Amino acid sequence: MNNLRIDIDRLMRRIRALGEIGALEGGGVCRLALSDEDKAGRDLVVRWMRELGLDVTVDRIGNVIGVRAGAVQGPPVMTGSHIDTVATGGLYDGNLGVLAGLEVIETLNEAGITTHHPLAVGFFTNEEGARFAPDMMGSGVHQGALSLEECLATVDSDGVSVGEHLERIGYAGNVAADSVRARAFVELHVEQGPVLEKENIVIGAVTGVQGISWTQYTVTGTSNHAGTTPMNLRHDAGYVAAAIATGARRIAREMGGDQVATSGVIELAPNLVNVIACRARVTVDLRNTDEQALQRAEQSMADEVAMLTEREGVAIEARTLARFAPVEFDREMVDRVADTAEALGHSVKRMPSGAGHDAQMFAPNCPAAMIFVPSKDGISHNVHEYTAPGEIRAGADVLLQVLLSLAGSE
Ligand code: HGY
Ligand code: MN
Ligand code: MN
Repeated sequence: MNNLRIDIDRLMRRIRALGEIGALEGGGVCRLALSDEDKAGRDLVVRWMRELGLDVTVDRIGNVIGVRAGAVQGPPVMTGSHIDTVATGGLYDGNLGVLAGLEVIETLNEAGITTHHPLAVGFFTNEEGARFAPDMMGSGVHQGALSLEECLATVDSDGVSVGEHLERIGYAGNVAADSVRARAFVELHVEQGPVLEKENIVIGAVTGVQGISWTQYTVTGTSNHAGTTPMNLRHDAGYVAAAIATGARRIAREMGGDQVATSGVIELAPNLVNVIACRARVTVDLRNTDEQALQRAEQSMADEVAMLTEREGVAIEARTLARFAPVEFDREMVDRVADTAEALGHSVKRMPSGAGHDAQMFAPNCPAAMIFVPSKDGISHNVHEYTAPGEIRAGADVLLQVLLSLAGSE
């Protein structure tokens, strides 16, 4: 093992500087995909990429990839993640993977090391899916899992499309989304869960990503007076939205195992205390590590919705917002992450990812892997998201060595 190590102070400076963009009062970050804040974050990271001598391309879905030449031409060994955040995001979700990639580049530049194969660092458009569904949009298009045209046409709640927003922020690239193929892909990311911290382990060698199923239900009932309408004559969209949310939770509880269910959006109209709601929008996020179990959860949800439609005399329209099957990472790559962590003297655990990540889009097409570092109190998608600098240094050093081992050095 060489004695190359990243500069944690420099990496923390970049993490904090990027975190200033979209900073929320009291901490945390809001840089929703394709917002002005996202543009400002993109501009900063592109400046850093150029200062590091990377050859930067922007593709048609707005993915940005900086390539560092190797001794030979050909597909680069790639790392990266995302810099868009949820509305109550932290400093590390996604950002860590991109900035640790830049730190690896700067460490190699300082050491005057030329790798055999090229290296690349990327950030992918709209990984979060919080504003435009589905999540992993940019990496999904990059890897052929999602249609460029459909994604460009996806609109936000104002009816403005991804394509129009990319033009507006100056990131409607002219390069085909599949122009920079990866020889391998490795992503460093915070765990966003409680496992590593609870077991006092520093590095997660991620074995795979669980399946994701997002559905938006639009319920149409009948507005009526909250006081005069007998209970048996109601077509209450508000009640049905709540029943969908509690039904999802009951299904997850009854299934047990890895099944999780979340209703993160519930909107009612006219949303007034004394009016029976005529319309509701409610989302259900179902996830499971097992595809058959996830399909059973989806079927149970569909049965629940059919029952409610009948019993409550409402109309319910279901729209799939995202659907990704579980992904297993290449066993040799998982072992490479684990062995590298151990060689650096870090504790390591093989574990699945509960969250979706850009790396899962690469897994069907090239050797892919992820490196996790702990999340304090297991929280994320929360302004208090935190990972200690010592843990970040460990993760970035593992990333440096794994990338070097994959790219080879002259
Ligand atoms: O939803 C997810 O798992 C990811 O944060 N986009
Ligand atoms: Mn993320
Ligand atoms: Mn996230």
